[in-house]
Amino acid sequence: FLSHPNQLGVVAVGFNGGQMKKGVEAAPMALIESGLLTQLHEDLDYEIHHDNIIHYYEQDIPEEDPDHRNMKKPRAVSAVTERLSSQVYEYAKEGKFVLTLGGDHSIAIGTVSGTAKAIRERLGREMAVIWVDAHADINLPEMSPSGNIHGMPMAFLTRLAREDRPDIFGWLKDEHIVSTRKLVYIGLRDVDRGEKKILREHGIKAFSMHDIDRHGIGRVVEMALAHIGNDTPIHLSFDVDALDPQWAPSTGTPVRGGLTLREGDFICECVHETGNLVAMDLVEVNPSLEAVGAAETIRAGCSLVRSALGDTLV
Ligand code: 4U7
Ligand code: MN
Ligand code: MN
Ligand code: MN
Repeated sequence: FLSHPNQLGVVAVGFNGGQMKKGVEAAPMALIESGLLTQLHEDLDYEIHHDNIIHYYEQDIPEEDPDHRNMKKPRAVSAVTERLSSQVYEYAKEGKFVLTLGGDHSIAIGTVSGTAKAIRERLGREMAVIWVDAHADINLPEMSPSGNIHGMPMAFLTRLAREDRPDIFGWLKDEHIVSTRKLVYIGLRDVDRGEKKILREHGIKAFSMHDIDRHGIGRVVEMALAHIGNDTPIHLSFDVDALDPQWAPSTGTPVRGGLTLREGDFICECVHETGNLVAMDLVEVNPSLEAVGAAETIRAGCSLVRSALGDTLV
């Protein structure tokens, strides 16, 4: 689905406003400084398109941003993701692979909407999303236990949550939206009550850690890809907290009982092998939390990205 499969558009998003902990905005810098883009260029032969800027979107973030429908910092997250959506769209419409380095997971409102729109325009097709995460991130604003928008992106992206105010996600149009039938989760183990109800009522495909324990990661990835179908462009949104804290301790909402790094890499490798991957997000790396484990978390993040971009073991 990519007209330029070896061309990589990179967006570095230093944004933390979808949750309350500082530090996640430093992840893109840390990932890039550890050599990620150089490796993608030198070892995997990608031509990198990057403005060499870590975007903090200061000029887009309003000073006054009171809660709205239980959402914290709604205008900031909306303005940043609106801008990010067009950055991603610009790369994707040229047929480049788009890699976005977050930032907290609220930024997926920008990335997924941008790719979905480009894929519709270029190919006249609906894209699928593989969401690898400990969490489902599909809370409706009113039902969210925290009010943090990084727990809501899939609700807005599927239109289960909707707002018409242009400054609070009203900019999301039909072309940005992803069907609940084209969404697959892998790695879930901390899903809120209301989210479980949504997954059930909308028949959303979800593979929890329980499913992985039962069937093994190989079978689970096979079932996830079978659900999507083998002729569908895929956006992979990878929250590093899908990994067990043993491999990724430096993240805002760690949950025990997660994927091994090897299982995470395996998911990425299999998605790469489909030949259908058009974009990837790597989010929720927070180098300032569990500072002792920051280097390890960054290494894990780099490994996931390399695997999704075609690094093979032999
Ligand atoms: B992440 C939570 F209540 N569900 O909504 C919420 F448990 O992007 C956590 O996956 C969300 O890290 C985690 O606040 C968002 C909570
Ligand atoms: Mn998560
Ligand atoms: Mn997440
Ligand atoms: Mn998290």
